[in-house]
Amino acid sequence: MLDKTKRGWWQSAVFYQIYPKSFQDSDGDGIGDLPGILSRLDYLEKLGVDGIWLSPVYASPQADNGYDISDYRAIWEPFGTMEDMDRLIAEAKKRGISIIMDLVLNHTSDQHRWFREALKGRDNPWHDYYIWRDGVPGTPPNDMRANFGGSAWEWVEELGQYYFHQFAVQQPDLNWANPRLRRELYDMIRFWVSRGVEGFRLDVIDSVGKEPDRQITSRGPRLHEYIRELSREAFKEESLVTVGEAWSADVEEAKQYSDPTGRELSMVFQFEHNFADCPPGGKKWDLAPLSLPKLKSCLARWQTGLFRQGWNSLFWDNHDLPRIVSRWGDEGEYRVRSAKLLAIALYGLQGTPYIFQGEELGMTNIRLPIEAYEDIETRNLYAERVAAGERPEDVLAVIHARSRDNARTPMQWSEEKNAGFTAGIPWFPVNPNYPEINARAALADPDSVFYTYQKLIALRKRFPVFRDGAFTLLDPENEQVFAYLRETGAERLLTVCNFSAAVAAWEMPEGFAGAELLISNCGAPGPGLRPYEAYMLRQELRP
Ligand code: TEU
Repeated sequence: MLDKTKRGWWQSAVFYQIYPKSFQDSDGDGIGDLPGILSRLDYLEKLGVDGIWLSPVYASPQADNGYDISDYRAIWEPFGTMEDMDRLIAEAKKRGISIIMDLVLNHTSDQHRWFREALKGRDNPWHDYYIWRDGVPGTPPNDMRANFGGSAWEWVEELGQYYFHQFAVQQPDLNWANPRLRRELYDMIRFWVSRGVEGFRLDVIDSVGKEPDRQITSRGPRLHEYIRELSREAFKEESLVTVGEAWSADVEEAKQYSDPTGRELSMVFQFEHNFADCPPGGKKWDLAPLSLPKLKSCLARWQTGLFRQGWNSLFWDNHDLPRIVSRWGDEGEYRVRSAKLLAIALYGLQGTPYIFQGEELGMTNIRLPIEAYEDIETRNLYAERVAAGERPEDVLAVIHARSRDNARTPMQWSEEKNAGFTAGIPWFPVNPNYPEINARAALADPDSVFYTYQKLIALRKRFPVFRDGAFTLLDPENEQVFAYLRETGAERLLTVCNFSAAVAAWEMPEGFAGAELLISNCGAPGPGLRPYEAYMLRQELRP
């Protein structure tokens, strides 16, 4: 077990993200819940993770699956009770697993008491908790668009004002310029710390300094001032781990966020590598084949940029992204091998890894008819694009590749009905491949993806080179192979991965003959590389 009393413990840790709605149902209502998570702690302990990032479990009308919070100090009823939450925190802690809660501080639900009060009048004490502009119907203050489609401004007839929402209409943005609001948020965070929560993931934290009049959403002028205040006032314990979600962060900014002095956050989630399969300048919905050189140069820039000046997070998957094995691996013949390759490729890097539920099983994307999608972003995108004249089948193809719902199908526990997720009717379809891909089968097979993750987690704890080693990218232009070195004065680590379904030529860098094979997905390394072959070699250096 890691000693979690000191700042920096999270540099040796691996976290596991749970999307509670889809993890494990315990009462047959078809919705995952806290007692369900409790019943799977042994599984997570076996995997070897040090913490759980729990996507929101607060009271919510679920317009955006809990990222629309109506009460920060209550649990959504179908998930369970506050007693269930306390029990989960305590039982996880016994197994060396910290609970990291998701904090949505940029917006609330329109059903939150603050917003309902705010609607009562301009003089209401809560009115200024949100962002309002006077106007007339039909002419919003400017043409800003919401992330989930439509205008970012919503008209409220009774007030003669518009409110600002960066996401859905049901997610009004909070006004961080109001100090009373900020104080209230810090108090709420202290409430959770006092219950034993050991860290937080901060939803779209790069947006809290927004200035809608100047059309600035992320990276506003007061952003870092706010984050420092938040850190000072709410994250008092040095041992708390904090990870900010920041789609807008580049390397320079990430240094500020994750400055080793700890005045802001432990680390950020940045998404630059996530665009390695988009056309230049493209967005999430613009499809292109993966460019391995682009992916490698991006990862390398972050590895060297933050070395000793900040801290990286490492992830391929989360609840907003498609499944990585479907995306950059192979869903067919090489599913298992390529899922292991993806793990090996990422876990040799410097930073803190996050596993998204089911990634350790090599779970894949799902392809559904449009009516079956639940995600508000996916549904709105479809409606907007089809209305704009795109062919429905083209929009659906993009959704199949990139929809967030790919990640949100129920966890596949066994070959039993509904993959063992629920005894009732699942809130969202189970991927039909569950008889083959499930945790029970993975646990019974010593060659499964699960045990590759388990081994990588253990290796990261055993050898300091994983945490401390300096990074060097090898052969940057190679379109098939991702290979890199990590070095400290005492150890060298070589990671080699063939990201293609074809054989690849590869010459071992000098000095690695006789090195220790730490892990591989196809046995001992030969002269070239087999399809999706990946391995790590380690060498001790003589003083
Ligand atoms: O996501 C932030 C965000 O910017 C997403 O909208 C992202 O652009 C999109 O999912 C990509 O498809 C966070 C949460 O992770 C997400 O689940 C929430 O919907 C969103 O904030 C609003 O709270």
